[in-house]
Amino acid sequence: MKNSHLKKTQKRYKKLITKKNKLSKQSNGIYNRYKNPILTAEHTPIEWRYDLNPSTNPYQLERIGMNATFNAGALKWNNKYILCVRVEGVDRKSFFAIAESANGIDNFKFWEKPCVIPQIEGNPDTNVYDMRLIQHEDGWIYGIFCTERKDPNAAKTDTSSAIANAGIVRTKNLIDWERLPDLVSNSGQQRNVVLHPEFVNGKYALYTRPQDGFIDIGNGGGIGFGLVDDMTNPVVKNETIINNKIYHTVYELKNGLGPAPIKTSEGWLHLAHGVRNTAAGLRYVLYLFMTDLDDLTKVIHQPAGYFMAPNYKETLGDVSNVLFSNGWIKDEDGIVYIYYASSDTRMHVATSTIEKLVDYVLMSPKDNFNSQGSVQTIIDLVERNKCFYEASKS
Ligand code: M1P
Repeated sequence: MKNSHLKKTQKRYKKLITKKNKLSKQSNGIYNRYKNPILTAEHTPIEWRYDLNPSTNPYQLERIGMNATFNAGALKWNNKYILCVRVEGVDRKSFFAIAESANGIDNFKFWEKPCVIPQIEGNPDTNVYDMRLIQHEDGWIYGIFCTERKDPNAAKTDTSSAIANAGIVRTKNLIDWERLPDLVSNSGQQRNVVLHPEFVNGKYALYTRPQDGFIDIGNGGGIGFGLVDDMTNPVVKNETIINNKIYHTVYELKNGLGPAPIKTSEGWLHLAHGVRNTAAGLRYVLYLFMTDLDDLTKVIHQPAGYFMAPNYKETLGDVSNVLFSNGWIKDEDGIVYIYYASSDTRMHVATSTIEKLVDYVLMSPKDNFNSQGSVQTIIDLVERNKCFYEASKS
């Protein structure tokens, strides 16, 4: 047994989950990446994958393969950095599992078992993914996720059309989840639904991302906003688009919110993903914007372009050229941990501070929506820089 496959796997696993992470030296000053992914399929516990009983697994074969760990919701809870990870098995089914770390940048360890999400009677989820964890001021931790089911109206020969909607759970301990009814909205499909952490005029506020079909965006595809009286009867009222798709931007094709926004003295800071189409397929990047403290539907600052895009290593994976984030944590000391996934395959962390992110959003130039405008923005900066450049030469 000494050098058995299982022994070697266990040794490799221990080394992997206790590996220190290091800051990457390359930075634009706005945020820093870390060198290693924080969670991969290999980080999932060995007990989830191997039957450890020698009589039923004499060859020590992996019985349940894991494919990917990505798109995690995040929360600082009991002084721990908690991720609610989308784990995908080789059977293509996604499920949620909690992983925790003491410092937020390495040594993430999965809890003993994956989350058990109660089902809606008569309408079970086929697949669940991308949970946003929101500590709401009502005292509950909400988990809002995408629930996917086969489209009952699809033609018999169509075995892939689905309906996506927002599933809702709440918990006090991240172990016992209470399932609430799925979101009711006017749109055919919903993904990327996020709960605002505070009440708005005594109501729950939701960010939505309506679209006409599972793949077909139709008239939707932008970030919506609506109010709900009661989360146990989640009917969205007066859903309006607050941040639309715009031609020739990084959010030209789809525009969806990431995690719940962070409150700052200047406004609500939002992290979102924008999608555009290319000859190589869809490209997902992350961008930031800010909304008014008193009017959540009013975008008051939005820098041009993306905040983070996949670097070379991150472009590769199951669904290449994708950065996606549905979790970030603002610490008491102002450090912001941005948890993002690359190419639907693995989880990473990047760090910044609230001061830097607010400065980035307030002071970076806006999009002028054409090349001439971009050139003018550069020329304006060069002109303003002239006296500093001359001074540095003398
Ligand atoms: O494959 C990229 C992403 O595609 C979907 O996101 P969206 O609805 O914004 O297009 C989701 O399946 C997401 O999980 C995935 O990362």
